[in-house]
Amino acid sequence: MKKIVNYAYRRVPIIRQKFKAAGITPDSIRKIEDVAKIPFTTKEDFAQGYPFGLMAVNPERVVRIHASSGTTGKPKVVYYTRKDLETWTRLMARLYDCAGVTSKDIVQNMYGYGLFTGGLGFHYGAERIGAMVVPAATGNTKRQIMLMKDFGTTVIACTPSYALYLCEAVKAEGLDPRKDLRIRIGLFGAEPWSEEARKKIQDTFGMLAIDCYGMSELYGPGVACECPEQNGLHVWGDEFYIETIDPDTGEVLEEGKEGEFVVTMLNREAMPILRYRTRDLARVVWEECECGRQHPRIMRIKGRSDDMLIIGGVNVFPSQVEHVLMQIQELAEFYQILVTHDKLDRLHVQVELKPDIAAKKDYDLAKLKARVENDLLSVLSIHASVELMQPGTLPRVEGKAKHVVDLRKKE
Ligand code: DLL
Repeated sequence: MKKIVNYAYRRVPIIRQKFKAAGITPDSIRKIEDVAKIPFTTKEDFAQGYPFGLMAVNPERVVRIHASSGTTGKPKVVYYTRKDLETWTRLMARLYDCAGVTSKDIVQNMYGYGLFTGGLGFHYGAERIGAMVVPAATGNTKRQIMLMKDFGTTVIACTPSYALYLCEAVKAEGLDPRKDLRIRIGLFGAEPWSEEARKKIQDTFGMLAIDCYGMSELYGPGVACECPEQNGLHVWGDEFYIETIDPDTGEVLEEGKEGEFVVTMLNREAMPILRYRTRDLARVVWEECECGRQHPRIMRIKGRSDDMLIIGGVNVFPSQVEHVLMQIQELAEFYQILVTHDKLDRLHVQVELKPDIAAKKDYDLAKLKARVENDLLSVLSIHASVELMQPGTLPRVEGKAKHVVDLRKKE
């Protein structure tokens, strides 16, 4: 910690200014409790430093950049030296190992290759453990399914929303996902997903669906992942020093309390990051896992503090809506949340029917709609109008799902 604090202070003017404003120097950080004095790094710092202002090394030493969407329309740009790529690859190899993937596996990587960190991150990690990598990237679902079948893919990596889409797409190709495919593990992340979604994916393919968490600012994927116990995500504590804070006051919370997840990267060369406010909400547990790993665990990330919708003063997380919908047998897993404002804020949920329900002539849809509205009301404490949609009418995605359309901002 002392080493990285010194390094960041000496090399990054934006960080030095923050220390000055807080009235501290690296010498003020003597014991672990002093970490709380270190100023946070925020998403806004990425906007201020765009594109290369957070670089701590001579640009000649940077061998790759990635980027993700930022708060101001400009992307957040992240940079890597050769050593950073090596560390990231090692963490990704650990992720595969933790999930139970070995050199015998055939890994079909359906994350986007490019500025997004998912594609190359999962690619190099799989090569490092010696698996056979199929760099399929996103798109062309029919071809993806053909490759899975012909190559005998045993591991898939993609967003959970794409995996949900694959559940129906594989069947539409006339295949039985359990008999005709050999997929045994799925590595899913880049967006929040529910236990119900996990169950659906696992049951359809007969695979273990593993939750993987990361973000571009922290290398990319490979910050944390589940083991087969599926009981929290192991954060690689030797690379990432983690805290949870009260998002309003910035106070460090005690163990086990849910708060904003804050991360310090202990070894980053091109872009040292101290106390990064991720905006993700997490709960940290330090007990040893059944699998024997002693790394701290975060319980599944339910959402971001800035994903929260405020509807007429009531806080609503999209994950709560998903949770309700996924428990209703008659509904498919495709939904969209629309928020409008017409004198009052209004919440509208569109959800597709399962094909067998939609095909039934005399099915009482009015009754089903009332039941969904009622279930939503009991969980959200506000009324949401529900629209039951025909199968295949809502948009399908290959990358991260956009479940919320907030039309209030445009009015
Ligand atoms: O999504 C990196 C990644 C790629 C992670 C592939 C996992 C798999 P960004 O595009 O920068 O990076 O988005 C990071 O996505 O702050 C979370 O809000 C969200 N997120 C990522 N993984 C999970 C997860 C990649 N497992 C942002 N559960 C993060 C919930 C997740 N949210």
